Formats: sequence, structure tokens, C-alpha cells
Amino acid sequence: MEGGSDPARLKMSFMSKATLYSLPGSHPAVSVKLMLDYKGIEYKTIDLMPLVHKGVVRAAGFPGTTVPALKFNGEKLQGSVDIARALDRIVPEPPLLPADAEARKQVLIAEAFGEAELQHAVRQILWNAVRRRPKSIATFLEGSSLPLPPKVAAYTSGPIIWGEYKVNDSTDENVRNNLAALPEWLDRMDAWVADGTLGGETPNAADFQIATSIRLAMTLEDLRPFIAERPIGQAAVKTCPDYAGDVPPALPAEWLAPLG
Ligand SMILES: N[C@@H](CCC(=O)N[C@@H](CS)C(=O)NCC(=O)O)C(=O)O
Repeated sequence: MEGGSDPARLKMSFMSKATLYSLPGSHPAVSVKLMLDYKGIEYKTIDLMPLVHKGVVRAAGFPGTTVPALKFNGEKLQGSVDIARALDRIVPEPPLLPADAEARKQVLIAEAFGEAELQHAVRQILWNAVRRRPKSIATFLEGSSLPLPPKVAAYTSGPIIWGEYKVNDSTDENVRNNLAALPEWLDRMDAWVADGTLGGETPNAADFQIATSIRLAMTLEDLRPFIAERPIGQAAVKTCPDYAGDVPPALPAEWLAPLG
């Protein structure tokens, strides 16, 4: 049959045009990119300037100020978990959740942990470290579509780092608490890899959610040695092979002691 007149094909071609609003280095936005790739949905990415993005996303008609924000299928979707559910509703195959009820329950538990706890903890650690190593911010721009001439990047990086540090409440106290929680979290995620909730043959919504936080954590030279060789580190690299960014050692040694 001639493709142009096939209603199913016409529907798919309408649905295939997605627009993803992102920030260079945004881990939940990378999660959504991986999900879109997995489902074979074509999309274009609009990389925004950090902080300025809040106003742009609102001006684009989304209810909140965060990325990832996705225009797809005539809908405005926001939040990596809500986007995962919407993608399964709009393009069911391949699914992001297992068909088996018990496996699905475990994946949803892991995904919720990834979104509600791990994601922000890593964000807080990152901005605290970047504030100590400001030049490292440029390494997150690799592969980004943000048209930022080097001079503009040099002038704006200071205020952006300070603003992100403030907005994300990346205080020393919060970061120390996050680092203290990390060993138990890593054990928990290794156990999910061992029981097949994460890192299985086909990736699921929890893999996409958690892998990008782990990959962002691994951009910190302070944290990479404690994660890379663990089951969750290897599962994250399998799900998300490429992740831009490198932050040289930045955090005080005593903060890292719980990991040792
Ligand atoms: N948990 C949400 C949060 C996303 C989020 O906080 N994104 C950051 C960038 S990584 C952001 O847009 N922050 C700006 C703000 O909080 O307004 C998700 O998974 O989508």
C-alpha cells in the first residue's frame, strides 16, 4: 500500500515529531532522550541556558519550570516519570514497564527511588563540586545544541553556577548527608541489578531513570572510583553509554570517607 495514504502511517508520522526541552548535562532530560531512542520516536532537542530555561519552559506553555519538558502528540509533557507513562500510552511498543505484575511493581519502586531521592541528591552534589571547580562546567557542553560562544560561556558561567547552587540548595550540609546516604543506596541498586529489576536484557523505565543519575555522579572524579566497577555502575554504562562531563577532584576527603 502507498505509505502516504495509510492512516496508521499518517498517524505515526504526526506522532513522530517530538520536541524535547533540555539543559546541557540534565540527567532526567538524558533519561527521556534514551526512552525516545528506545521507542524509535524522532525528536529534536532544544538545549536551553540553565536558569533562563525556567522562564522559557513556562513561555512554551508547560505548567512547571523544569526540564525535561516534551511536546509530543499534541501534548505538553513534563517530568521524567510522567513522560515515561505518557510515552507508553502513546507508543506502547516497546514497553517501558514489564508485563509481569511483580516485576512491574519492583521497577516502579526503583524508578520512584531514582526520581525522588537519587536524582536530586546527585544534582546537589554536582553543583557543590562544580562551584569548587568552575572550569569544569564547560565539559558538560560537549554535544550540546546550545549556541554558546566561548566568551559568553566564560562571562555567564559564574552566575549560572552560583544560581544553580542556590536553586538546588547544594549546601555543604546537604551534600554531606547525600554522600553519607550513598553507600546504602549503591547497595540497594546493586541488589536491584542482582535480582533483575535493573540491568536486564531489555531496559525499563527504572533503568532509564537511574542510569543517568549514576552516569552524572560518575562525571565526578571524586565519586567515579566508588561506582564504576560496581554492578550498578556497569548497568548504568550499558543503559547510557555516553555522558558528557568531567569534574576533577573537588570535595573534601572527609566528606568522601563514608564511601571508602
Ligand atoms: N524530578 C523531575 C525534576 C526535573 C528537574 O528538576 N530538572 C532540573 C534540571 S536537571 C530543572 O529543570 N531545574 C529547574 C527548576 O527546578 O525550576 C524530573 O525527573 O523531571
